[in-house]
Amino acid sequence: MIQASVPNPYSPTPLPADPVDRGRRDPEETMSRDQIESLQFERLRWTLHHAYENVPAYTEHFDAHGVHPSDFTELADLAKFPYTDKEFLRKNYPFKAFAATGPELRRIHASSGTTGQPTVVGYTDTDLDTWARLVARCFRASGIRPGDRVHNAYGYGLFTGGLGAHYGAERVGAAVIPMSGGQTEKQVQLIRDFEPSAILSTPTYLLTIADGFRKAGIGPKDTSLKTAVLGAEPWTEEMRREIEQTFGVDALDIYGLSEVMGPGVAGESVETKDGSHVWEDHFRPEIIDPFTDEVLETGRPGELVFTSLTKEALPIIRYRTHDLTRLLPGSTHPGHRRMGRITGRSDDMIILRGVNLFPSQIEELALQLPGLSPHFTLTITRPDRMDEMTVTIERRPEATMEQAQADGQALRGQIKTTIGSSCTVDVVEPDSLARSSGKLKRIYDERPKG
Ligand code: DLL
Repeated sequence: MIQASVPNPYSPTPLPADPVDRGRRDPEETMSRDQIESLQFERLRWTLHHAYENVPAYTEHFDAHGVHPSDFTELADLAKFPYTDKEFLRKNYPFKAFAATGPELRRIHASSGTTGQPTVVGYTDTDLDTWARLVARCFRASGIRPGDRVHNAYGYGLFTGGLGAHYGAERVGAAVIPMSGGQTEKQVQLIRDFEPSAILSTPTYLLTIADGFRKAGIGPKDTSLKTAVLGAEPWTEEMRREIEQTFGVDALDIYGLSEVMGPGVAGESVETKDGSHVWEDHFRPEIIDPFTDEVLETGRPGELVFTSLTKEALPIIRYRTHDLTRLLPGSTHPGHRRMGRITGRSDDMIILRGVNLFPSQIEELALQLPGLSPHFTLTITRPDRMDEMTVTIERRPEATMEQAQADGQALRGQIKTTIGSSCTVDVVEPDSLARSSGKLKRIYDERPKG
């Protein structure tokens, strides 16, 4: 049994026996802001004690910063506690940041990241239950209902996307098709044969599936799909429009990260399509200035930081996500704040001759030009002493090369005027760039290292 000197205030409500009832909102979804904040206070108090008393890495971390869980007397006191980041988890690889390694530990996932050593995360039974509930909450908000059939194209395995989405779909009362990522021809066949009403995928892999339909001589609009719940990589409103028009679906955002739980930390409502609500009964989000580390008020853009409120196996305190966005007041779930779109990750930011630039800005501009497709890469080189960027982008099959090249020049001009960077735009034939089967790599940095 995991114990801390303050009692754990979280006790999950039992599941409804009738699967049809799983289509109802959780009581916490309708709480007011005041109710959420008093819940957050109680749960944070427990989390800080739990982390300090059960994870030596946190004991050391708090001691080194001269803070103790008893210093937490109101919500604003969270700012007294030190940040954590990927480095904190790497240093404590594999299990030294865990509060549970014995029989309470039920599942381990890992995210590979870009730098070799994976980040390892763990779950108790209660953590897995919470995860399924919150993913189910996202799917319900997206319009998925008991009795729906859901095609899950997120990768299964150590990645949290596949299994996280899987248990959430079962929890909402749907039937899951556990397809995983890749094998695009098979995806097309199963979507035709099993007639799912919803698909779960990364936005760029859904574009690959759309190509697969076209190659099979089927219009992507002529499928049973009505809803697409997309996440795991940044995407723009222009991409939403592209996907909705291609498949004739409602495309909704789902956000999450392994260290904080996996998919389902935040989800978007089909009625409003106005950004993902962070489930604030389980996570306390903050936005900070990534350079000064100062906490910013709701509405200001900066780096997203999360503290878990109920997690047992891997409590996470003030975890710096590197994701850049802002918090907005709740809409369909007034007690929970929404996130704006993730504009990029601070570690994905291209600094081109002093100008900061994200791939999502290029996506936004390119998709406003009729001859250009959403398939593009950014290559950074240093031929001389100056950095140069080439946008390599496929023309749309229905546009001529001449039209697409004119749009390519227009794109170059817009990148210059709206972002402030000079670059080269190279328009290429459809299907010449590598396709994603999960998270797409858009940036190729070919500058000499060191
Ligand atoms: O990508 C969890 C997930 C799976 C979320 C499936 C949604 C759907 P990680 O592999 O740990 O976990 O990667 C987390 O992916 O910090 C963001 O940079 C990015 N990301 C996730 N969701 C979104 C989103 C999963 N909706 C990292 N929009 C995060 C933009 C996203 N970026």
